[in-house]
Amino acid sequence: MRIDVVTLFPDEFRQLVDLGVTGRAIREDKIQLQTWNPRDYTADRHRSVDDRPYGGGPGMVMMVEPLAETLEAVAEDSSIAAKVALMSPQGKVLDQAAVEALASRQRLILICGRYEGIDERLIDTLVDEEWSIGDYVLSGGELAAAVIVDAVSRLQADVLGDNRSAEQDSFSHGLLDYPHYTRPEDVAGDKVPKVLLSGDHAAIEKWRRKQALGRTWQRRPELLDKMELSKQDQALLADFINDLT
Ligand code: 9D3
Repeated sequence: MRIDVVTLFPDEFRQLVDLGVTGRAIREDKIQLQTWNPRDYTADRHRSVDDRPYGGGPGMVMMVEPLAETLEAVAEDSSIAAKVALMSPQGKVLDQAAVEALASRQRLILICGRYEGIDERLIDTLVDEEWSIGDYVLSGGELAAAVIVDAVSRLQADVLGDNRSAEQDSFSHGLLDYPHYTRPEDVAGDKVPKVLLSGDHAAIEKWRRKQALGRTWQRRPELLDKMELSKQDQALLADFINDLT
């Protein structure tokens, strides 16, 4: 997958290249990540990318021309067609289903806004979709784009050390994760649940499913509302709730 990111702050993407799962995906050429700086596509002496808002008000607005020129260079650099996505608080809120859909594409073009926003005429003419990562205020679109790069990278074939991790992910099956334990068995009297030491794999699976259902019920009940629980899941959840009393 090829990912082109339009940003005034390309350094904010260093971490993705240098570290972790994304770094490995890039080194193994499963992800090609390229940044494009609109400041390099300006015509004036000051290399301006922003200007004052018509109608007044605080802050600055990103100008159409440098962004349009940058997008033209991005388009010319590869023949792979791609939608142009703007990172924006006005966008559709990203979830795992959206990440999976984005990860299935051959190419992503992500625009990061800065300042108060982007001239609406650029959005009207050159942007195909807008994505938010949640209802809180960031200082720009860079971290949001980095979130998308990370989330889609780990879904590319063979990027995960353990291929099962992607499938087993909470959210991939709509539930929160079950609790995890490792050595030692006893931490100041706080013991690992017995079933996990039993070697009874069917019992372990059942316990984990029950914990996942119970924790989702406790912490994110709205996720359960969207699901159709099997008779067995309903029984496991009833069990979990019963254990609380
Ligand atoms: C405080 C400024 N806001 C006025 C009410 C508007 C505003 C402008 C620019 C708010 C945020 C931003 C910068 N944010 C993004 O570019 C952004 C973002 C976000 O802030 N939250 C969640 N997802 C995203 S995607 C891009």
